Amino acid sequence: MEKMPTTNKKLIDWVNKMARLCGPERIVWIDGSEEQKLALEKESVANGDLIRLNQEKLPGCFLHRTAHDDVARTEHLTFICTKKKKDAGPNNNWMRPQAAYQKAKKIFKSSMSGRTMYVIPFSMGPVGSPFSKIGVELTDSRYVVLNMLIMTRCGNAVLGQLEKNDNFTKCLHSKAKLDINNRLILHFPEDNTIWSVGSGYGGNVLLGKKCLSLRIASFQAKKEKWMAEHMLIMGIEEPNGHVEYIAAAFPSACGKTNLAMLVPPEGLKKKGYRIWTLGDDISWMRVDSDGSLWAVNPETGFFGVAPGTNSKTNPNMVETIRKNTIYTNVLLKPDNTVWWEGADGDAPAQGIDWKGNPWKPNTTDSEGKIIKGAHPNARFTAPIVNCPSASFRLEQHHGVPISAIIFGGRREHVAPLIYQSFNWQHGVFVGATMGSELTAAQVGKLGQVRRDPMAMLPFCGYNMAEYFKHWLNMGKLMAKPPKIFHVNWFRTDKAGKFLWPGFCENLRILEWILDRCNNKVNAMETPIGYIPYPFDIDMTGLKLSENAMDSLLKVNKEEWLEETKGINKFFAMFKKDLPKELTDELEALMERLKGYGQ
Ligand code: OXD
Ligand code: MN
Repeated sequence: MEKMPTTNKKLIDWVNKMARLCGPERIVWIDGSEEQKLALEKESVANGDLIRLNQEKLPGCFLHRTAHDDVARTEHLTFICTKKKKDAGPNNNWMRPQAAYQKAKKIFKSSMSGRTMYVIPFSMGPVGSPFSKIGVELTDSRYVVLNMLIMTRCGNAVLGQLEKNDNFTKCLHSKAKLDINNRLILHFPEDNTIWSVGSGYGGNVLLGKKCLSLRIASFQAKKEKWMAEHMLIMGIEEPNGHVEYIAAAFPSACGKTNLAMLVPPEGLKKKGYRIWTLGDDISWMRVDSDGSLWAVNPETGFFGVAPGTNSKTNPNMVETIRKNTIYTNVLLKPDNTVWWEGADGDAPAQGIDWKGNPWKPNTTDSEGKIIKGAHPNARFTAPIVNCPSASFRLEQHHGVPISAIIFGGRREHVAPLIYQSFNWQHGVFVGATMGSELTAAQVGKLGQVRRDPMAMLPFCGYNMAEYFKHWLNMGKLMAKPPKIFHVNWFRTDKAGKFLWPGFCENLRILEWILDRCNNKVNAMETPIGYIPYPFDIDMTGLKLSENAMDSLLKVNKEEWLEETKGINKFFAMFKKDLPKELTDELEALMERLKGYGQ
């Protein structure tokens, strides 16, 4: 065995023990240096893990292809392993820790034979910040190492922290045989441990991301009285130069990444607005000594969905991914650049598709279905600092103060464009009941609502009824809690056409939100919360069809009464663990609706 670059006994013992289990040929410690990264890229290209892209057009960029059945997070193979089943809650798959370790050990046994085991010390959050948590990931995948180097702060600076502190999340990953029948993503929150085996897909294997920063961190956050949330963080610089920060949670496919880095529309640009991006996926928030909630993004990169990304939907991301980016499962063009459905420009006349096969537009498979060039969940991994709107406060140890929390979903009807909760407790109810209608891309009945509280259903590492209690308690710890809002960019007219243009125009709604936070405008009280007076939304340079704003802001009594039935059904899954405050809020909503004229 090589000499260990640390004196931390707990770390050394654990690395040795895991090496005995997995049987790698050698162990390499990731130091965070440019030389080591370049060497790993070179090796990955040599063994076919990565394809080096056109270095003139896409400097520092690579393409990776996953196994065909390893293209997304596998929720049915993801488990929370707590001693008591109840602690995982009805929202998680559960396994007894001993049984889970035994089952996974059989797959890990000698899985790294003939391979290198990389040791990646990483910090989620700025190194040394009181907000941050340290993890160490052991992996036999160079692709994982190169992605972790983009997504987290890793290397010797983190090892330095571990000279003073024994507290780190033990993360073990092996590709093993990339076999879906021998794939497990296991979380042991009581042991501060994550074991992932049999997959090479980002969400399953970049263990700092969903596994540590949401599932394990949410469990720790409850104990330590802070919040680990599935939220973007952005700053909005007002015309007077003052920057206000917001955090927002949306289920997938609702435009979270696009919102995090929007470019102000022409009409508002004149006013001098500017957006500062801190993160597009995860927010860790703590109450600071001023009684406000402060947030950091624990990550340093974006792991975003490529299809649909273009200069109209997200011009800043198009800039971000021009260099030092790893593309996964996109189409390779003959000039060694990349393409995906919904990219700028026309489809190329030919290319190599995400499976590595020759591809031409509009070719069909044996069932007559169009073969896509890129997988619908094709991704890019890119450093936040590449983003033209990257915030200058990314490294600040205390983060940024949050003025507003925004929840959102995809609803054709029911939810208006924007409403504000009455107070923190009501805001928790709004977040706990948010949901999206299923689209054609998902399995299930079209239009059926899938509840996804705070967009955390797949990521909350413990019983969600306890998570709701935690949210309620956090409100009590803050002298100045953020105001809570709900948005819906997806409301449609009778013909099924979107009433609101979305994308950069969403800034108009953020402007109203900040005006509410700063007590600059009044609002109309409705049974569901406060909604804007239409004249308080700045529509300079944007013309909607007639009556569209009225339809966008309408609160329909019948639809909402129906909604309360769905909420009731959803709440039932938590049985008597559901905090009484939430049933009280539901009853109060029903009462207010009953007395509401149309
Ligand atoms: C993600 C997700 O990849 O939420 O960020 O699934
Ligand atoms: Mn996410």
